[in-house]
Amino acid sequence: QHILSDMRHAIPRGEMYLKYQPILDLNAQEIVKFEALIRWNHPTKGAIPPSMFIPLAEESGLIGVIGDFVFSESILQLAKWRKTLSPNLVMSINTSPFQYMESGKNLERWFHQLDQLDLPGDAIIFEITENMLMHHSSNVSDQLLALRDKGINVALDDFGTGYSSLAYLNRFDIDFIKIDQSFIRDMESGAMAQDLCEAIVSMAHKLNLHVVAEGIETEHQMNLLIKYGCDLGQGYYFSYPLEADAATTLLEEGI
Ligand code: G
Ligand code: G
Ligand code: MN
Ligand code: NA
Repeated sequence: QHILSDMRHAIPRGEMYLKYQPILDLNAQEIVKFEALIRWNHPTKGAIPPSMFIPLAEESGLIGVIGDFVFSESILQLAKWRKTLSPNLVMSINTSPFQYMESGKNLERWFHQLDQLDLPGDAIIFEITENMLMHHSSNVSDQLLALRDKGINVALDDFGTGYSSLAYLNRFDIDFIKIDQSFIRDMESGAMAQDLCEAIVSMAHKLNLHVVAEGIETEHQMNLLIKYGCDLGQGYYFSYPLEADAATTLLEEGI
């Protein structure tokens, strides 16, 4: 309850900010995207993880304000990077189902903000979760179409952990799947997990989906994923999520 009332002031007081984690083209070994990840530096409690406050924000309706903050901040940063360092860079933005509820109002505002910064739709990706498709499919599917019209790509986050039905992959227009980090972690020790990841990559490619592997922590994992033909990867092996300045340096100097 305390956290909730504190959260109402967190953005105006400048306590929330974004970190950016690079996503690499695994073959070229180049940064092609960043994922924006929100952080909250509470004045007395210190860092509060999003896994704790995002659910509260969703229940309380504050996710609208927080999601708008994440959107504006991340595309502003993206516009700067595209102008100065990397013209084709893409920003991957986590979204909550609640942000798609108000029959397209949010989308109109976001599209307008993209236009104002001269950013094309394909400069950003919206990450959604399987649960979101499952519980809110009728709301979401119209809006996914509108995103597609604007050129915005959609990635299914945490792939394999939700109540996923493979049917969703066909029913909704999705461009990327992000293999959940738990599968990548298990690859380190088990042949089963390796086979599973290989199978996910080839299935995805058959369905014309690109694949991002999350949570790559070792060279071994990276090499296996490259062997499987996995397109993109992110994880501590390449970089932790970074503050904007450090991410800028990484972009300048290369990974
Ligand atoms: O950054 P970290 O690993 O602590 O993120 C934990 C969880 O919080 C992840 O599931 C991530 O998708 C989610 N998350 C991080 N930033 C955002 C955000 O801006 N919006 C939403 N909805 N979720 C986020
Ligand atoms: O659910 P989502 O995929 O959006 O969550 C992303 C979260 O995963 C971020 O909070 C980020 O801090 C975390 N993360 C990113 N790379 C790694 C990694 O290599 N290992 C672990 N354990 N966590 C990671
Ligand atoms: Mn994500
Ligand atoms: Na994930």
